[in-house]
Formats: sequence, structure tokens, C-alpha cells
Amino acid sequence: MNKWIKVGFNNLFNLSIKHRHLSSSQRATSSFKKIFQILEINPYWITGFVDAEGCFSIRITKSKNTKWKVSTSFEISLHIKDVDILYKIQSFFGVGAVYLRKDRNIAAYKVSKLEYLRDKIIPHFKKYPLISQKSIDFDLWCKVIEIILKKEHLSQSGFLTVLTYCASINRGTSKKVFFLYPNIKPVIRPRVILPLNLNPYWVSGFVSGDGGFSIVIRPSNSYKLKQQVAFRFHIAQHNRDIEVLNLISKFFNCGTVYVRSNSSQLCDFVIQDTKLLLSNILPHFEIYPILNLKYKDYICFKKALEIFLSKQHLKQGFRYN
Ligand SMILES: [Ca+2]
Repeated sequence: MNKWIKVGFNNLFNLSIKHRHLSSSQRATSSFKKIFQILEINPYWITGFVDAEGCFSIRITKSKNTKWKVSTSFEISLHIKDVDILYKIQSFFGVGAVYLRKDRNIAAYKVSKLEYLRDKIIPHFKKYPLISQKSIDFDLWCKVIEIILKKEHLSQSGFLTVLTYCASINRGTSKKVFFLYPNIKPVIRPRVILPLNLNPYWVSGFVSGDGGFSIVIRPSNSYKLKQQVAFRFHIAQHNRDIEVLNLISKFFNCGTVYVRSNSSQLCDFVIQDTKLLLSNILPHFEIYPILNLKYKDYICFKKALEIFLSKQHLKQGFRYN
């Protein structure tokens, strides 16, 4: 952790730029920043974003002369360019800190103090529950925190119980721990019980994390300009969360969920039909906005789609600022 730089909660955005000097996407970003500054994030948005990007972590460490140490934390790591949303989340919870690791272009929001996890983080996710496989990680992680709060992890049997939970969360136990405790059996992960319907703020939080708006220009002989524009709204997940993508498809009342044919264990929710993008997708994000850097992608995507549907892009030399 020594390469991380802790940074204070500073001015989120500099609003001194004059509006008229900006291009349309810059104007959109600038007005968004103003809204963003005064905006209170909906708690379901936070949960959706954490379902996509958060991590409930348990670390088992040992230095030469000391006993095993169990430490827990709640973390969200993003590209450093997306740091503003981390400050916003920090101010939402009122605890924890934002760290920058400039050599790796990573920014992270981290809460590790046990009292903060118990009093702020856990109550939030009990009230506004996670719905992906991360909800199971959260439940197991809470059990470990209960054990630590009762100091039971200091006994051999309590420590071994912690290892059984740890083996079942995220990527499992580290090689070092597994080598010393090869007989540890991971606790069985309970099945995820999905809600019948999704909260719209949860959807926008989740898309802000794991969704994408892309425009692809590819060669095509069927068009005069020998080029074709394709629009794509997509969310990729591990196969174990395919049911979450099916629920999102049901929520938007369109789109297709595919399992990738390669060995990546990933599945995708995709919408490419421009009319459906306009009728079912964009109106949602106008009311329940994307709140991180992806908002810029969304604005460009929306503008390009409007141009496409008005057929202005078919004129050679057409340029939109
Ligand atoms: Ca994710």
C-alpha cells in the first residue's frame, strides 16, 4: 500500500470555464458537472455501482515474527480519470479515504476501520441490497467481521473458521495460506435470490460501472461512403451472473444475452437496434443518469445516434462539434 497516495476531499470540479468556448460534448460535461456537484446520489445507485465495481476484501497476512493477522476492507478501484465519483461516494458514506496510485493509473476508495464497516458500510448494504454474486461475498464477509468483532479470530478454531469463509470469497485464499492450511474447505456459497424487478437507480449505477456505449465505424460496400456506423449498448459479466443480465434485459424490455463461445467464462447483454436504443435505452438514462466518466460516452453516443437517425451522417464532409 506504500505506493498509494492519500488525497483529501477537494473541489470536485473546476467550473471556471466559459460555456461559449466549449464544444457540445464539453458543454454537456460542464453542465453535468454543475448538476453533479449539488446532486445527492441515490443509495440504490451506489449499490448498483458496487455490484459492478466494489470489493469486500479479507486479507490474511503474516510477518516473520508475528501471528496471523486478519484484516477486512470495503474497496472500489477505478481508473484514475474516474476519481471524482470516488470522492462523491466517500462523501455519501462519510467515512474512508480515496487513494491514488499514479504509477498504475488507479484510484481507490477504501474503508478498513472496523467500526466504520460495522456502522456505515454494512447497514447501507443491508438496507439497499446487492443482487449479483457480490451479495454472497458481502454476506460471507459480514460473518467474518462478526467473528473479528467478537475477537473469536484470535483463537485457533475461530481463525480456521475465518479461512473457510475467506476461501469462498472473491478469488479464494492466497497460495501462501493454502500451502499452510491445505485442508481448509470453503463454505458452500448460498444461491443468489434475485429480486423480481430492478430498481432504476440500481440499473444506472450498475451500467456506470460495467456497461458501455460504443460506436463502431466499419467498411461496407452497401453505402455510398463505403462506411457503416453501428451503435452498441452492452454489459459484460462473468457467466455466474448471467441471471442479472437476463433481469436487465427484462427491465429494458429488449436486448439479447449471449454466452461467449470462447473460454473466457463471460456473457454479454447487447442492444444494437438503433430504434430500440432510442426508445428503450436513452430515455432511462435521461431520468436516472450515469454519474461517472462514462457520462461523456453516453452524451457522445446520444448525439451520434440522433445524427444517424436524422441521416445527416450520409452527407460527405459532415462534421459535428
Ligand atoms: Ca464488474
